[in-house]
Amino acid sequence: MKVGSLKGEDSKMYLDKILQKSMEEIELSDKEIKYLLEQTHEENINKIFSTARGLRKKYFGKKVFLYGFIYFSTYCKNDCNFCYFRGSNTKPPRYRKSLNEIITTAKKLQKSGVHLIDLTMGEDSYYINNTQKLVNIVSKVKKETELPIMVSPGVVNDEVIDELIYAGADWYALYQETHNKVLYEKLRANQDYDLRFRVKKYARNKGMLIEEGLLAGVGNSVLNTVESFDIMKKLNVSQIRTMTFIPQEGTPMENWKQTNFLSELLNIAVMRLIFPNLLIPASLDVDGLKGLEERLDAGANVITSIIPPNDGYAGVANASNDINEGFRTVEGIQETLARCGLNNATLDEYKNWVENQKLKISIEGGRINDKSTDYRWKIAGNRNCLSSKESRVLLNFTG
Ligand code: SAM
Ligand code: MD0
Ligand code: SF4
Repeated sequence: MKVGSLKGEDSKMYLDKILQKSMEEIELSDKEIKYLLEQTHEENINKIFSTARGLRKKYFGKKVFLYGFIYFSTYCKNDCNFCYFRGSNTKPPRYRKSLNEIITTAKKLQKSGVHLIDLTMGEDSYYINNTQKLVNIVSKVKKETELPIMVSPGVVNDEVIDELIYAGADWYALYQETHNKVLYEKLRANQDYDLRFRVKKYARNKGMLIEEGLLAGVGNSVLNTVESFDIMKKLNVSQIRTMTFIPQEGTPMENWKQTNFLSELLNIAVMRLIFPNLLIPASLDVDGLKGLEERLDAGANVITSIIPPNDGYAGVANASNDINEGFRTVEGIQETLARCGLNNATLDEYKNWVENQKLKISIEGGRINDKSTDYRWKIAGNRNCLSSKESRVLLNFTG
């Protein structure tokens, strides 16, 4: 059947069939995923969003997770063409926060109720050449907050990954942005694609949870996105994000025409259909508080880029938007959550999710040896995803 030429009732039936398969968690074909991503009619898109919300509910109930964001150094030796903080840009604020400042901010975030601290930096040579200082930040923030930690330091070598794990890092976030190597070269000029990808695999094999990310609106075709989802599945990622590219002053892509947020929203929803039990962020960094509701309505279940006001920290895609207004705070998002019929998960619920996901990754990686005596192995089997019932048993999730 040529699905591209389907019209009227036929096309409606085809979409319904795909969504029914998603609800039953039957793996979708590439052709079906492509069809979902190509939808332009409001009615069809709303159906996809509502199916995504249904799957989110099945696995996570009404609960969302909240991530505090600490961009502790905005210096960068790289020159990504899309990024405001690329080394050669003279426009952005450059700062390197002291250890004490970072700890104070982390504690503030912890008290406000976030479930994780994301420690992010530009590829700052100061830290790349003194990795002990980076490791020390992680271990101090872990000790002072006892929260799960995500690190986003860019590419680091294997020994540093080992040390970051030892210091208490649970997650490694490193986004390829695209899995089309030609496009990658244009976006992350002079950065080795294979190295970036390999270091993620190394961290995952060492037991870290991995977050992969795609930029929307930079030239990824629908087929590229389908392929990216396939690669994410093989990479055994635990969190997947997509953010719309925001053109940045002083960069080579300054005059790039920004797209609307639809392809980001469709990506979020389709990710939820393909990876129903994984974490998918709604980032406050892309369109601030006003863009949160539509991202949650598309099926996201983590709110990222929560930043304390007036501490002098920047965001990435929107370096200052909504920060000092206090909108990117746990308090600031509550009204939106209520409108979406959602609420904050407890810290224990998040910690359980993280610990059980680590267990699941290690089981699927075959690193728990005695499979026959491990009941968790029996229920996980060889599938990519656990069913919602299995997941609830395994994750002890009460939401
Ligand atoms: N320097 C590290 C690195 O590049 O991996 C850590 C920073 S990383 C978390 C910053 C991410 O923000 C990028 O990987 C990209 O996905 C996103 N980003 C950067 N500039 C952006 C822009 N102008 N619009 C949208 N997203 C952007
Ligand atoms: C965010 N600005 O959550 C942050 C950043 C890095 N791990 C995350 C892209 O939107
Ligand atoms: Fe540097 Fe990261 Fe920005 Fe690239 S995305 S210029 S590596 S801060």
